[in-house]
Amino acid sequence: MSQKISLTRYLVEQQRADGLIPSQLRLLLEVVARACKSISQAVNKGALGGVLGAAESENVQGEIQKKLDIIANEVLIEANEWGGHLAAMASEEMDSIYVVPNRYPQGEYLLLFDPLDGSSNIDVNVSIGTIFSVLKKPEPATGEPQQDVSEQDFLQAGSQQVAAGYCVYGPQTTLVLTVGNGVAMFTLDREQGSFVLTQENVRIPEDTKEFAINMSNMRHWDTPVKRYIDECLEGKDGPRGKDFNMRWIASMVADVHRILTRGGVFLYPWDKREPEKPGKLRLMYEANPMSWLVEQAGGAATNGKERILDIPPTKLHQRVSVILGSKNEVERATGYHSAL
Ligand code: P6P
Repeated sequence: MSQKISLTRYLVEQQRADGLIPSQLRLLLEVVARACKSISQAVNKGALGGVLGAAESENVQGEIQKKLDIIANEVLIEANEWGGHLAAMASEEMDSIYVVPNRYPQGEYLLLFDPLDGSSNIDVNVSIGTIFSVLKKPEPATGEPQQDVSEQDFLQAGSQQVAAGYCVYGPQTTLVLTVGNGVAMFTLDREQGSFVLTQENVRIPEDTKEFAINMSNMRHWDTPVKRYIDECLEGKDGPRGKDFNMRWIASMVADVHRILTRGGVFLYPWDKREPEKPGKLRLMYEANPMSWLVEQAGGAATNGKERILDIPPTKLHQRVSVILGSKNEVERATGYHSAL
């Protein structure tokens, strides 16, 4: 039986191999992994833990929060606030950033997260997950004094991430991570209570026969998306010359995990229900981390017009259209937009 490689050993070996992971970042990622383990235990309790159902509150998006949304957010905040590796945190569940109080050691990283993505699936026992992204706190201009962290410090393009990942709470609890040297997957060994490396150098096939989109929104889509999906639905008798399968779990973490595991294309495009919004998904703590993971695995990720990781953010909770997954499918779907 080959020796089990823990998350810590993997990160130390990455640190040694290419210096990609300064110790502070390694320790931060280990704290996030421990928080995900705690969230997994709360999720697994379900009704037995009294954690199902809605809380009596709304988040910054105006969405009714689930009890587990709040629990997951609190776990991540508490785990990280005294870790000493962070300067501040931003969460889908919080209006403004959380600056680590001065009484705690301040670090040089910024952590952004969607503490529990796919909340609509919590009460029906379908996979959900935590998505996280790590940025470096910007250095002050030469000669300038260190300023307090502000929301502006978080507004960095996805290409500036130093780590990104998610933890999917499904039949297995699996942590998926990149620090810029490919994608690795770690499965939680509940007997040992540790994440064990189960796959590295994850690769997404460049072609696929599987698309993921919420088909109930079809009448609201823009022409290019409708053309792309119609052609998939025409199957082998149409211009694609092959039949397609469809999946939609309504948990981005679960849909992206499937794509990282066997390929596919995921679309959450702009639609005319809320024309002033570019899309439903959030750029900073959903699209950016997922897009970096997908690119690191040989896939592609655009908003229909440009690479998601190049989008310069203007607001912490801004939304974006997302097309990501198998490279050739993303390029085709994106190409239809530019053909407009
Ligand atoms: P819809 C979950 O709420 C989420 O943010 C993503 O995880 C998921 O892909 C999408 O929204 C599902 O949206 O409109 O199909 O419920």
